[in-house]
Amino acid sequence: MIKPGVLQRRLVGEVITRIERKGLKIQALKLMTMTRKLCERQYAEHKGKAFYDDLVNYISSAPCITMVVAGEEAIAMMRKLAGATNAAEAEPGTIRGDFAAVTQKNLVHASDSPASAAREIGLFFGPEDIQDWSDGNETWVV
Ligand code: 3AN
Repeated sequence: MIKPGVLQRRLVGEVITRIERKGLKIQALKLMTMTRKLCERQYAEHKGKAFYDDLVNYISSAPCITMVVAGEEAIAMMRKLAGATNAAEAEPGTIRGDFAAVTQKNLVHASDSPASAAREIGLFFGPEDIQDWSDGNETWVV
């Protein structure tokens, strides 16, 4: 998920380019402003934490881009491309390391396990929204 502000900062292409350049496959993509209710479901695991209310307010404040990204080890790769959660610890060369000045506005969210990916994809997409496609690059890229 590309968080609020990235669209306004004109960094959407920058983020998506990094995903494509890695050879991962975008199978669904949607521009949407999340309702508070949807944000609360997305971030249910953080309910009760000090940053939770601010997080829900922020995520529901402006458009996000949600995506399904596929590939071998896609979860590990997306988290590596994103960089550390904490903006101060995110390495240069990662999305957060290059563009995030504060942790809350760390540009992207990436699912951290197959179970959370399945749950989160289900919040935003139905099976009909997910396109499996082939470019022939299986031979040359993976
Ligand atoms: P990640 O997105 O790297 O999996 P999570 O799931 O621990 O990290 O946190 C979800 C989101 O909550 C983060 N992307 C960030 O926006 C916000 N967040 C996490 N920890 C903090 C914190 N200590 N202060 C402010 N916001 C935070």
